[in-house]
Amino acid sequence: MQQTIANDSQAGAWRSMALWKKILIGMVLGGIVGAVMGPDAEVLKPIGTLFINAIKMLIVPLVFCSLVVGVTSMQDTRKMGRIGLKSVVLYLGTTAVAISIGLGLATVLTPGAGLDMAVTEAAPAAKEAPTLVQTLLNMIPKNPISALAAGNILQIIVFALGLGVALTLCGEKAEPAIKVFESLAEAMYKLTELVMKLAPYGVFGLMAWVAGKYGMDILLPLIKVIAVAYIGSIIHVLVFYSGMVSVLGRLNPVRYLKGLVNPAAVAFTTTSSSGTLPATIKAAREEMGVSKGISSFVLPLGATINMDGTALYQGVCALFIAQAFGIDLAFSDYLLIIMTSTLASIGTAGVPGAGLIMLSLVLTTVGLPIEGLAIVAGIDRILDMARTSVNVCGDLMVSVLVGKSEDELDEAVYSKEPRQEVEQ
Ligand code: DAS
Repeated sequence: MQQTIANDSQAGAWRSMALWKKILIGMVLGGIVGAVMGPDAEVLKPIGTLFINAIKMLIVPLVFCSLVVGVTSMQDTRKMGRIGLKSVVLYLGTTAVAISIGLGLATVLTPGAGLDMAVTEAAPAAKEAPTLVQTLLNMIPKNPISALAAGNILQIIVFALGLGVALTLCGEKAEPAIKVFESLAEAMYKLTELVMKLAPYGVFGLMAWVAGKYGMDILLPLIKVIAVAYIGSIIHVLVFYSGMVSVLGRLNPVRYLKGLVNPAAVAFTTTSSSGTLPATIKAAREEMGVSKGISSFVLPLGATINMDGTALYQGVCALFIAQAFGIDLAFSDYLLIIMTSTLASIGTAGVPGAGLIMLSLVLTTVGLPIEGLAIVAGIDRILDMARTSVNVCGDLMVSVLVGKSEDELDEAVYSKEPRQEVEQ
């Protein structure tokens, strides 16, 4: 009898615990179990894969419906243009700061010094960057249904914006359609809430697999580049983003940091900004009080074109590789890295490992040996966890600033403590 009561009270304590605490516990336990089990922890990976598939299932319908509703709820297309401009300026500006932090730290801490790598054979042709014209043309879906089926987020955004504007211009005739999209958007938010209850278990499985896969023998030789990338990521979020929220938004930065725990933990373990999008939208609305209209427009856009963490990683790795191969960079090379990494980060998809592919573009543009990719590829998952978390924190920060500037941030919600997720 006593044992039953004890089990019930423990279960009750777990059920009533806030989601962000459960997720952190899942991460820590996963790391411990993975370190103990080693490569055998691979057996736990399916738990994480199940969670990743469940959140990926949400992305297309959630982004499409919430974006259409976001546009129709705005009514004023001039306002939408203003929001889009503010978002893009903030996204690109913070990306340039991120690269500068990465380059500055790698210059001071020299993670590649002493590695004495030699260039072996001619570098294979790296990925060609799409020109700006190609990128803009690729944004227009030739067939919106295939764009939805393929999950092409940028094309889905363009189609949803167009449809939202068209529905707004149709006036009363479009009311039934708008109501349908509003109901579907609410249903997708509710489904996101249900899927997020799996997060502690999914995060546990993913962390166990990663901790088991990457033993210290792989990490030690590259511990310096990992350390520089993580230190830069932490500075970018805790100092720069918090400073932006505090100075530009005149909001309490601690609330911003508390509100980003869930999406940052999901980003850290899934290494997919797009996959984290449902959790990011949920956090923006429920923890930070950002309106539906702003969150459903700014966040999908950010998950697609805003990759501060990736840009910072590219700055660190470009210098790490230059140092490892004993190549001195001129100031003009630094400027070239900043420009190339900013453009590359716009083209980086919000999926695992995308940043490594774009790093080849940066290396080639600056004339650094492409063999350097092989050095960092072995630890890419560890680096991707940090850069994806920064990407998501940057999206959230911009949604808070744009929401505040448009009077579409509920400060009563923002100033509250993180929501206590109580299971019914
Ligand atoms: N994993 C990518 C993301 O989802 C970032 C990257 O690979 O650089 O944001």
